[in-house]
Amino acid sequence: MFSSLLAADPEVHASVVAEVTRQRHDLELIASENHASLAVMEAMGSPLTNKYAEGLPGRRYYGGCEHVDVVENIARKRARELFTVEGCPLGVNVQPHSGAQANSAVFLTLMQPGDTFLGLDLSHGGHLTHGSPVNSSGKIYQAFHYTLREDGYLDMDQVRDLARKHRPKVIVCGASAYPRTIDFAAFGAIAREVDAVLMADIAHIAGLVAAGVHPSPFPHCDVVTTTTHKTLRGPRGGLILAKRERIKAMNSAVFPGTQGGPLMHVIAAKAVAFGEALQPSFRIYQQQVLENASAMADRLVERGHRLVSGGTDNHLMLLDLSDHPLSGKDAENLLGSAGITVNKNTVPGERRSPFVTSGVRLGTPAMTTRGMQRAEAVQVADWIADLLASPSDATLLARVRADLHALCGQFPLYPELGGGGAA
Ligand code: DSN
Repeated sequence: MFSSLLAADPEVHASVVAEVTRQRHDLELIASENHASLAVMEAMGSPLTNKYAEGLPGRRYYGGCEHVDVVENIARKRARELFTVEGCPLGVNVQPHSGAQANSAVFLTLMQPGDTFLGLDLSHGGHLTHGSPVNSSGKIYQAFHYTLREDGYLDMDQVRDLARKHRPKVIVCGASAYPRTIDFAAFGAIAREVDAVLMADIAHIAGLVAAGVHPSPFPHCDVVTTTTHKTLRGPRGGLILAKRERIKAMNSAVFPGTQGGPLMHVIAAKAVAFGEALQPSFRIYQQQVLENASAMADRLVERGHRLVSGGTDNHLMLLDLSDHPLSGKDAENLLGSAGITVNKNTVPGERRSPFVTSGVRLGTPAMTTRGMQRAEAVQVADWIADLLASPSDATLLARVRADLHALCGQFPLYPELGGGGAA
């Protein structure tokens, strides 16, 4: 596998192969990760990486852009097709290098330094770029945060009260760890009442939205940002969608506002991924993501575990270990040693430090890409519950690890790459 890399640089090659092997053998339950197709990865690994193309198609600052112009236009057209709702024409910018870059470009167009905005608190499922004091969004602008209710759902009364009190320029909705449907219409009504611009960061749920299994942020939101590599299953990158009249300002904020040359190889991979997401099979995939998450959540609850909000409507769930002897960090390590990759996560009312946490975030996009269904989701939930109940049982750990590897072998990942079998 990767013979040119092997010949040129055996040291890097060894680590790349080890990572492919890890992905094949282990089960990825990190809710923000997925397994992109070989076609997406081929586009990403293509010589388009060599090309400078600052500007937009037809209006570049460099010569020789005729082919990358075609690629970027395909990506833009497909993104528009994926996310447009009737009566709400959209503009898109496919150049942001990441979701964080997309968010900072959007903020640059919508606010002046010191302006006020609202976002979801990080420890309640928000994102660093939604106004955390350690991120530029929290340093340049004045951020106020809404939180979840005790039952784990968004508190729209609190959002309205904060909006009336602070009169923010921008209201940000969207989350990194929220297991329930986001009511974009309710956010829209509040934004209109206080004359704020409504921005949604749909990085986690973009694939669900594109497939029509989560309500669209349009027409309620003015601007939407996302990553392209989570449920959308494309290359690592960002994307901005905006009501058409706003896109010109967004384009300038991406380049020259916050970025230099776009990554044309990644834009080609985005085009491929958007093409995949337009296929009927993508909707079936996303429905299965939801079914697997719901089966896993139900089983964990049956096994006596508490989930934030009691369950899930989307691709992820948050295991609440506040009253469990194991912390989120302990659980991440324990499950990781069995080959189940997860991330520790803060929970509402967190009593432990953010490096330790009382929660574990679990998501089904990657396991569903491998072809796993409800039965496997229930089996994995049982393994998680067994391990958390007996964390010191070495025999159990060895058995789960062996059974998990056998299961992953039945759902091979990237078999076309060869190099040591599927699992
Ligand atoms: N780090 C991503 C996540 O895991 O949700 C968000 O950017």
